[in-house]
Amino acid sequence: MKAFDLSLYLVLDPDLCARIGMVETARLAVAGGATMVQLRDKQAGTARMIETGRALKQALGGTGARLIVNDDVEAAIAISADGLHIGQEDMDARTARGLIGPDMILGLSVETEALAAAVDRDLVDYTGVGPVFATPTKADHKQPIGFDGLARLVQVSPVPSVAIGGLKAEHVADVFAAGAKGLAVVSAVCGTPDPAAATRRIAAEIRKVPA
Ligand code: TZP
Ligand code: MG
Repeated sequence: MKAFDLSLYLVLDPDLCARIGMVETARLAVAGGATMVQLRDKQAGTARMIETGRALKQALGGTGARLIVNDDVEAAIAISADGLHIGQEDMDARTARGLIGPDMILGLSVETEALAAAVDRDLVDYTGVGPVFATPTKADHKQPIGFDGLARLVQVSPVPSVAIGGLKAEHVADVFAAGAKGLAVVSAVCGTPDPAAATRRIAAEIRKVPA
């Protein structure tokens, strides 16, 4: 089943999660209301991605939260992840879709209106749009787009979008007002003393968004 809920999308970071680890952070965040979890570890090779991915899959089993693997198509397939997320500098969407098959969720990062408009809805299931704000979490991020840029990119994206980049509970209303279906967060949850409570605060704001 390809149904997914982008509303509270946790992107893991091994450094920011170092205190309790990515798996425990994900477990707590999902308990707090995270709907999707992305394993993103730029330093790990495929073997470590598979190892962590398997542990995450076990930890999230039965919760309904979707597990997405960043970049590493081999790891995504090996652990039968719910999905794969790629950036513009990774393989192209057609190649990725060919490798993962029709049933896995495919997410694609888009940073400009032209890239968002060029997305093929037959290949890609959601777009990750940003960065909304500058963020130290991703050293090489592109030019921040703000909420105005977010609204423009969301509007031309032929598939649902999740916003990313410097987002916290206080931004939830603006994210949804711009038309995004959710927010992806790293530092707002990872690395906080209480990832479950941090996620619950964001989830509470999402519940206030008019349907
Ligand atoms: N892509 C664009 S910004 C970003 C990624 C992975 C990092 C977002 O991290 P944070 O801590 O939520 O600002
Ligand atoms: Mg990438």
